[in-house]
Amino acid sequence: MKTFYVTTPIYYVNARPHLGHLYTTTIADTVTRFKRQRGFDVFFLTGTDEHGQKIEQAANKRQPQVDVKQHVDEIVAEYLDIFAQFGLNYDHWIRTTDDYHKEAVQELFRLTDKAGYIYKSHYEGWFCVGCSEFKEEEEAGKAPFCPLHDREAERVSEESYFFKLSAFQERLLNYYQENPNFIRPESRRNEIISFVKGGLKDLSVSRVSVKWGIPVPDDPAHTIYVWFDALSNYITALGWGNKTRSGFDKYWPADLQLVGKDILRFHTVYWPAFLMAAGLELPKTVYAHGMWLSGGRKISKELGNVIEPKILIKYFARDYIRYFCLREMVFGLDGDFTYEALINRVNSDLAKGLGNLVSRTLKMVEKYCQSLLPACPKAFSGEVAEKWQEEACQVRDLCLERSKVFENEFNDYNFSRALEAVWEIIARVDKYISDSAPWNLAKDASNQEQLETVLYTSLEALRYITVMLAPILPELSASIWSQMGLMDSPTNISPENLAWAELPSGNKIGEVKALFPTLDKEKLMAEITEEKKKMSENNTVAPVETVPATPETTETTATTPKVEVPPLRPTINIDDFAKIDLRVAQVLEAERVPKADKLLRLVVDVGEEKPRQILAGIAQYYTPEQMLGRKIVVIANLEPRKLRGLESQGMLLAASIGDEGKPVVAGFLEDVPNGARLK
Ligand code: ME8
Repeated sequence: MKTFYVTTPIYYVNARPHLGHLYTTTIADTVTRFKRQRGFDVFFLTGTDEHGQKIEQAANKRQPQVDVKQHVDEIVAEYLDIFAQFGLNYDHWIRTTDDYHKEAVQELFRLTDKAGYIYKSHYEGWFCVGCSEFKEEEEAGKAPFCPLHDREAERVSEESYFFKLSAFQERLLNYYQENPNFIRPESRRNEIISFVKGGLKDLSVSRVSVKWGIPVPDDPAHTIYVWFDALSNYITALGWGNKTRSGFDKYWPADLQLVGKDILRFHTVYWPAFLMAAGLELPKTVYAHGMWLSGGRKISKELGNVIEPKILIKYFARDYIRYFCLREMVFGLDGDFTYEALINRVNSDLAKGLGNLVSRTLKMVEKYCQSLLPACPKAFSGEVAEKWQEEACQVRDLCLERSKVFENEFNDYNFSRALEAVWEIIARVDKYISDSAPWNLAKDASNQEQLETVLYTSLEALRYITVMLAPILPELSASIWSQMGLMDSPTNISPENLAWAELPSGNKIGEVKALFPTLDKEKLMAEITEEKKKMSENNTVAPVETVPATPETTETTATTPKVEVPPLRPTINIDDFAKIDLRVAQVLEAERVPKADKLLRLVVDVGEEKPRQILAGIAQYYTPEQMLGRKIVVIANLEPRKLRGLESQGMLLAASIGDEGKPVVAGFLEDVPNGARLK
């Protein structure tokens, strides 16, 4: 049997579960169902990352005091509860505090040491507790600023074990070259390649000042670095290095490791280097998805824009949320989450689109065919004498062709495009029904064959659609299936085994129920607002530690600092303004400019034949990862100029705040095409 191993990151228990965690896990759950439907033996792993200084500090801050294990147990229980409510069907939940995991992490450490890739030395440098990451010094003696956590890194000076990451630069680059699917999407692959080309330093992989973690074998004064510990979960859960679990020979290497773009570097530089050092195979694909934003900003507690899983599940069917996650966000790019957008999607695509098609078709079967699935039309055995028979064949051809598109796009993890293909079939069948007007055909008994051809063709397309949608809408597709009077479950039917014109004629359809009632937007929004208010009053969802705000989010709410408003410049007329060509652009690549602590080099798509390079003085406030995929505004007709030997073909627009001129990059709340003009 073909196997498939899919993983999500293991989630830090420093924050309670939120939409971001649900998103990655929903994608993994959908991919699992998709592969199982096609006969794969799938293993789907998720879990929690429970060690490190951050967690220890959070537990110690609690009043009354609790021990760290109890603290993490409580948060893990909450994760398990939320994931169960969302119907996420993972095969194993790993906890890095599990004994088998600890034993195996020590084994991996031992093995890499034996292979000659670990040495003891002294670490003198900077560490960001928020990122659990060592930071490079950009200015001699000055603490580097972490834009993600909006604070300076801490000075660390201690004995440490080092991993010889520098020894892997060439091997990693060769691996990326030979395995173009290892890092996806393409834009992120380029970013990682340029990072590795810039040189790799050895990595400190133990801390003496951190106690909450796994001790270094034979030197328990040292605790293994939390990322070495966490990344190993993908193999320890399969029994590598321990006797408790099993499956390593069967499932490793992983087929798909899903991660947010924020942690891609750990998964495509450190992780493969650890595996190479231990002589183990590397995962086939690490796919970095984008971030859910809210109101154009990273979801954060400070901004009050956290999307509460408890609210989502209270007001929306879980299939609605799954559909929205897969359809609304282009996989790999950031997306904006609003309840309004979710309601709009449900109403337009599910209620009006799919739901309407199902109910109108089945009601006609009830009315015109005594609730029995009609006979297979002659058109499908090659008898195409009439125009209406030809039309039925056209609908069939479109359905079969779009099904292939769905399959290819989904296999390539282009979920929104795969779903677009399904909705093209829905729109085509809808039009076919409206054009054929079965209600008129029903007025004359001599049209019965034509009427039944229309209904059979529509039902057959619906059978295909339901099978395609089963991994995405598992509950709703099962209901459609039984309403259509079909046996078994769409989940168990591989699309490869579907053949057109095998709809079981004569089956009695089930009771026709409204599956997707239209949501009353105004009423629902009022209820959600009220519920949010109640929750924050009762403080039922206070996070253990606040989610870090990105720089663009820290100064833009009610707490916006008062800064002096600069005086206006002299008046210009409209012709002066018309000279400035402002365009929407999307960041395709982003990296720091070596030896220039303020500059980021961006490659942007301004809708032209070739992307442009621009340099932006924002590197102290934005990481390359934060810029990737973002839609920005550039002055596109600005004379090119050279900075640090690199040509900048335009300028990015940003607000400038305070005396320091802290930049806040301008963007859009709605999706806008690249190259659109601002006027
Ligand atoms: O980084 N939108 O854990 P973490 C989409 N423990 N996805 C989001 C998101 C958002 N706004 N916010 C978070 C860690 N995520 C480490 C991982 S793996 C060996 C160790 C998702 O709890 C996204 O997948 O901070 C991100 O990478 C993951 O949650 C990180 O969660």
